[in-house]
Amino acid sequence: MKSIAFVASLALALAPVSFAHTIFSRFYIDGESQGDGTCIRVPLDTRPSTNPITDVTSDDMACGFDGTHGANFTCPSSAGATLTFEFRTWPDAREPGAIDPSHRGPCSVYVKPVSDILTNRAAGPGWFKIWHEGYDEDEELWCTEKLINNRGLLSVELPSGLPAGYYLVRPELLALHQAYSKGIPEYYLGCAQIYVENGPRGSLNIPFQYQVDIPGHLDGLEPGNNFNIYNPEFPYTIPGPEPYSPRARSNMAASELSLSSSSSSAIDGAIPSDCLLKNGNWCGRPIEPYSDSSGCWAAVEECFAQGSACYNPAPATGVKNCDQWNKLLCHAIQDRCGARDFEGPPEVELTEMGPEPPGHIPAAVNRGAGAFDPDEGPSPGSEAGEGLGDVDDDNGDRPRLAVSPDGSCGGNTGYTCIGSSFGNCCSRRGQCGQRTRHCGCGCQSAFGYCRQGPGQVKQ
Ligand SMILES: [Cu+2]
Repeated sequence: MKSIAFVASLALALAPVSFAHTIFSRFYIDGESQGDGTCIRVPLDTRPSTNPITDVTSDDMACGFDGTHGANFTCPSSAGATLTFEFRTWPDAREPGAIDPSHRGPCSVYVKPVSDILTNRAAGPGWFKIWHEGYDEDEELWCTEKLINNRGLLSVELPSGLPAGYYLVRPELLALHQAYSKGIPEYYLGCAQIYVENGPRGSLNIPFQYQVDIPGHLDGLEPGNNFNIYNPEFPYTIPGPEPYSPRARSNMAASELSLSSSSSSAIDGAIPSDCLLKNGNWCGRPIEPYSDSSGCWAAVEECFAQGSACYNPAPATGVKNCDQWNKLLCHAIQDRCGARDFEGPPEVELTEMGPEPPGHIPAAVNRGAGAFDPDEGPSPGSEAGEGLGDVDDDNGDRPRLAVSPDGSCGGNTGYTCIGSSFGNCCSRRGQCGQRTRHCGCGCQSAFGYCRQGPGQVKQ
């Protein structure tokens, strides 16, 4: 009896924990899957990765558990592309499901421009929200309920006013089932690492009042974090800043759009073109040819060494393709070496495996935000109307400044703060930051944004 009880409790302990929470597991660019966990700062498998973040002041609020560490890969995207985020109850999609129906609340999407996407800690200043939705009183649905209806998929258009460069894109769900009774809001979020390949010339100019620090933008006391969904008093107010969708000038000619000079293989975190097999943010590279016994066994070692890097750390989204690498390639080499066939490596067909999309790719919730078409009107919810573009291209011929790598700016350094992880304003003393001493009196407008009116930051 004892041993049966032991086996039973062991099985329970080994069973993956889910509790029908959720995690951002995969994304699509213009409908094309980028692969499970690829270009996402996915949590490592050392804890229940689908757990909510309940401390709104923790660094985990920026890009989720382990989110201060960059992912190895960055996915290239064209300006104005539609990104579709997939949320799963099971990170490896072993069973279907987006989020438990009891977990009702709003959704938001935030963006942060960064110059050092592979190392940027994500937590800190420079975030802005491009879209959000709370409770739809006409349809009587919370955003999370619409997400469930869309099988966990949420699509947004990248705002057309994002200049070429690197961005963290952060979809967020907020579940309110314990917000009122226990004062515990449950946040589910993650970050995609993308590179916008083209896009308008100029710098990104987000008005000051739309920029937030994450963490720092919430303290947990907001009405929207303590709302009673069981006895609701609408309207519901979504926590965080109002959305802002930077829009390229609608009269901008196509020739004014800057085509990025760097090809997608030159971007930081580009997926290697000779990738034989990909799993999350790992890629298996070709094994060097060999023609003798020692070369053969060295190839076995090399193959398994690559394989173990695939498992360590293993992404929450699973290791199916690590298994495939070891099983189909490494064991094939090993078997041949054992059979004294020392010519190789053998040609083995490796194809990245991943689940089918859980449903149809839904239309973008902010349709029109990514449009460059001069005939298009301003996007719904977009603060900038036609002809009031946010991208300052007046100084298009001004030499491009290097983004500050260390927080210094202006003067001898010549660094600009725009896009740095320290803040977008350059102080009189040549330090990047986001506070009044950086953005206020003495602010150097040639090397960053400066506050002009109350709350306004202009170049
Ligand atoms: Cu939950």
